[in-house]
Amino acid sequence: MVTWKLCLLPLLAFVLAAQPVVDTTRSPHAALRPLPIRSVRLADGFWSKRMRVNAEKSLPSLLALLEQHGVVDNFRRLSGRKNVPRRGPLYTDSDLYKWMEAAAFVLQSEDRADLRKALEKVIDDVVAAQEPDGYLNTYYAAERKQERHTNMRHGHELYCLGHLLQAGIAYHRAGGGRKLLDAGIRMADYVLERFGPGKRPILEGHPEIELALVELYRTTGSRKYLDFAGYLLQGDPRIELAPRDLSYLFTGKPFTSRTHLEGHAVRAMYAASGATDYYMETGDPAYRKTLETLWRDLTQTKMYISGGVGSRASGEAFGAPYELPNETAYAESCGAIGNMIWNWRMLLATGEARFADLLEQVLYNAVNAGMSLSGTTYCYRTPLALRGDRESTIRNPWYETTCCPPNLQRILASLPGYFYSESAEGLWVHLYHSGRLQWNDTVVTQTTGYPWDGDVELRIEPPDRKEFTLFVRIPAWAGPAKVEINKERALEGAPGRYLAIRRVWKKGDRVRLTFDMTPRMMMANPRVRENAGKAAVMRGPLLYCIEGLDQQGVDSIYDVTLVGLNRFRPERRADLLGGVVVLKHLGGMFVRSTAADPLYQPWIKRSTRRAELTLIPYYTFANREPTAMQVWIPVE
Ligand code: FUB
Ligand code: ZN
Repeated sequence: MVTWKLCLLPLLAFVLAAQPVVDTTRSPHAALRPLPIRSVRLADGFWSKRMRVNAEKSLPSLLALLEQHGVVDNFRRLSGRKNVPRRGPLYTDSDLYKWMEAAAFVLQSEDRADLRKALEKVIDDVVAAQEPDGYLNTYYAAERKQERHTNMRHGHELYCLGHLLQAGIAYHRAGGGRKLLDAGIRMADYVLERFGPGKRPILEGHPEIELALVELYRTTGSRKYLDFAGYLLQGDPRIELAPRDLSYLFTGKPFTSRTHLEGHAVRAMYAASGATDYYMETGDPAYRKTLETLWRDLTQTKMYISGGVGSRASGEAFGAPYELPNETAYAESCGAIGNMIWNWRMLLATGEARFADLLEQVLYNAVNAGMSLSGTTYCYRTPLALRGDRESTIRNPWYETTCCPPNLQRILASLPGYFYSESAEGLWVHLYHSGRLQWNDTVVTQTTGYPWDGDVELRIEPPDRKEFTLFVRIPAWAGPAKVEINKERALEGAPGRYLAIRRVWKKGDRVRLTFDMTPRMMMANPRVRENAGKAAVMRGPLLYCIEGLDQQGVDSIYDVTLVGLNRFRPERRADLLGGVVVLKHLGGMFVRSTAADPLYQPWIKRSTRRAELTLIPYYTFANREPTAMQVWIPVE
């Protein structure tokens, strides 16, 4: 009997491992079901390089820093394994949990014995700190036990729990067992037993836990977690908050009464993500309507072209509509991540390409910029212009609030899970990268140099003939795309849509997509005052910028201009910034009227001379010595 059970264990572990980032398999109001992370193997290319650095450099170096800053010791002191004071801000537990989730995602793709061992050790330290009643939070323990649930606005107790649950679910799905997941469930049950309708009121303060609770519902089937997510999203009327708090925290008032994005950007993005999860389970039309309203507010008035969100440093908050300053942009990496994971959920809920387009935009640009090419330093802020003075370091290995580094790590580690999904009709291709997908009994092989070039080939290999629809995303930026099936049938894919190709597929069928990669000059709405008279340049999904270092004979990048429309020459540079395509442009440079150009002078028409400019992908900015950078460049 025992032997029989033992034989099944590896199989069980594999089945558990066959799980996606967000499991909408049984969600009644989701249009799409994501595919397991493990089913996608990215071949050599743009993202696999970043993912390797993430697994081999970023995760180990950040764990060392979490150790060095006492974040793991905060748990060990509670179990008596270390006699040290608690260190760090009240939310440091969540930073470790995010690291753990990232490690678990890596393990969903591949087994790395060293990483598994490190994760198991941390899990052991975390779980040993849990109190018998289930309470687990290192800040509100020991000498601060009396402060539990007293700081609902800023206490982050439920925020930390959300990240604990997500880490536990991810490791469970990696075949790592239930130890961490059960610890999360014990703490969740501790909360649910004491708080909620008919019990004591509670406020989450920092949205995050809703996402985790809905995923916990999907994992356990226990409806109480979904209901509690709904309770938190709608706010408890017994808790009175000042209007300022209601706006800033983006929680506490009914989510479905929201009309615009405001306050702390990360909180707002996480709340919207959790609300989308909630919608996929309940189908509540009020949620759908609010989500659409907020999405329009974001994309029409409050988002940077990089996909970054939250323009104000003060309160890490959204600004007024069109308030999108470049140099002082806050655009926290976590905000970009929030934007990405929200759009992923909107895509799953609806199957609409506009959400995949935005997911791609924020992933390749704002999110991607967040981690250095070396994988060991991170941006907290991702501005769209930098003065580049020697003292300013926009990328650092560690922050006192180190929320962004492990957040970036968990996105990179889970990336294969975002490429495809399925529906009753067939297979959906959202993102492009060489690699192999095992979709049930069918293998799909993608071959492409994307995002550097726009040709993609999909080879479809069912074991036998199989009828299904292949939905391929035609990015909005690409314009009408050429789609060829087996070099016989040519179709035109409409931009910003999925092209649905229904047929009986047979082994070796090939679909070729050709996206127009001509660089595009983009303009902002004139109400974005900082960008008046300026253009940003994009090629494919990538946003470009200029850095001082690359411009020959240019004193200041603020003196340069773009000349003529769309005249950019792509040039492959294997030697630069890990291998990129730069854009060459014969632009202009203001000629100074006198040696010392005055600050103000009577109006003149400035003369310019020609200057060859080199633009680099935005995500690579500040990866060399300090230098000035800007995305939006004046147009002559
Ligand atoms: O509050 C904890 C983290 O710090 C948030 O998620 C970030 O936005 C930053 O405020
Ligand atoms: Zn952050």
